[in-house]
Amino acid sequence: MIFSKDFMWGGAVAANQLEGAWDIDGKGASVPDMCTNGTHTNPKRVTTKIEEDTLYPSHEAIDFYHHYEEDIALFAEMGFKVFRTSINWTRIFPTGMEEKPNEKGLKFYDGVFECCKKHGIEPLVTISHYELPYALVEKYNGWESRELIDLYMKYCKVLFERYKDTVTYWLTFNEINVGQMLLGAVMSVGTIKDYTGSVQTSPDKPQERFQALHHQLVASARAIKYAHEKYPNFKMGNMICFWTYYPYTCNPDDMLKTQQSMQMSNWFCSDIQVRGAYPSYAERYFEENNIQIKMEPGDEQELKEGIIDFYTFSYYMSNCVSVDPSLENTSGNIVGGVKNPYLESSDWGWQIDPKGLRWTLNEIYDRYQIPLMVVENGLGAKDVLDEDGSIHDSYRIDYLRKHIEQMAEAVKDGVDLMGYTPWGCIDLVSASTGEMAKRYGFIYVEKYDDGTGSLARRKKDSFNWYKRVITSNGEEL
Ligand code: BGP
Repeated sequence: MIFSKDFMWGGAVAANQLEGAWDIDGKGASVPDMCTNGTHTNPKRVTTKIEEDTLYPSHEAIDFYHHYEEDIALFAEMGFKVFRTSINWTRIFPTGMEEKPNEKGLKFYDGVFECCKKHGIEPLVTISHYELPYALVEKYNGWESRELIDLYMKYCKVLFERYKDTVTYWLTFNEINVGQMLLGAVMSVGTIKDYTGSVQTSPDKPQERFQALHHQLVASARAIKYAHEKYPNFKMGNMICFWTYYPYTCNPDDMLKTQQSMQMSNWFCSDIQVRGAYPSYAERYFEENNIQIKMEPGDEQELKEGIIDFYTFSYYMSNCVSVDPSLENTSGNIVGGVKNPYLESSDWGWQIDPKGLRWTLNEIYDRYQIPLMVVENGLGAKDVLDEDGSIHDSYRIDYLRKHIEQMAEAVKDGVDLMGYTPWGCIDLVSASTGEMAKRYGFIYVEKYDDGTGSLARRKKDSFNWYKRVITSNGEEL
């Protein structure tokens, strides 16, 4: 056996992308609830008010809110050991600022986690997955304000106490390093007060984003320290959007540029979350980019004390880096890069690179030597529903098979890999484009980009394939 006998096979989703029920049972609006649908070429928009006659895909999504028992039963049928989901902050605190949590929201997650447990599935909970209460954008310009650290802590304390008997594994922030990217202003740190328009072209204010990111890093550390002291059985993890970068050529300038991209895009946040301090290379970057992080006395100490137990990340594709501006670019998750002539791409231009996953796992493990988990990976593709109700997604099986093969290689290389939760185990709304057409699931959901669809669930070919993978603990691919 290559994978350990308690290897955590499962799947991953995020509340805002599948729950729907956006204003039911006391829930408030979060940033994604203010985002319209879009496509790869026509970006989704964020609005300051809900516009009439406009489709907001998170409002119904796939209505997991009312289908979760059926959906979790299907995950159990595939043999899931773990289910990664997030908690919609605005179900618990509708504006983020209430004194008391919303009992109906808490009850909903009681139901979800108990249902997981009934099926022998371990929940892996992301506390904040691109689901900032919109009221905090309006009042504070999101995470730019330090106030959010306390509001986040209040939210964490409620979750930890309420779910301490059902949830052991927690991730403090989804893809925390996205906060420093332009798209992260909308998706992650919410520094978009009064902004209406394309999610890709909000005003570019790196100073604001890095300050906001600092607040998230302190909040993450504080929550981890608190959890470690009060709930010693909890396992606290981070979550990084990993952009695997290759130098386009062996030109030393390409090498250096790649190293710098790796440092600031990939390692910056996790160096803080694993080693407990800002890395030395950041100083020069901040100086050259005119960024000044305001720290309060005690921040450095908190970062030191709130370090993670395990490292998790998303991996979808790789890109190249070059100093030559004439080279062709391609897109990727959140950010793109230079096209690699050796790789093929998905319909959305993300370059498919299974061996990049082995390389990445080795790089991360060499650096930190703590347990790792791949908590997102997968192929967003257009699926065809045949007349007889079947969906033949051999392309998805092929993608996942090759990535699992490379995870096995990494384990043989000595990497301590805890588990694998491919993204969007059931079809859901795309985070970057707001589409339903970009599907990742083993389970097809009859829901379409014009907002129509019966919401019926159907097993794709990949459903039975993944079930076999889990039953054989990754031996039968
Ligand atoms: C990650 C996010 C997810 C997600 C996934 C796929 O960045 O954590 O929320 O959706 O990417 O991206 P997309 O939905 O844009 O295809």
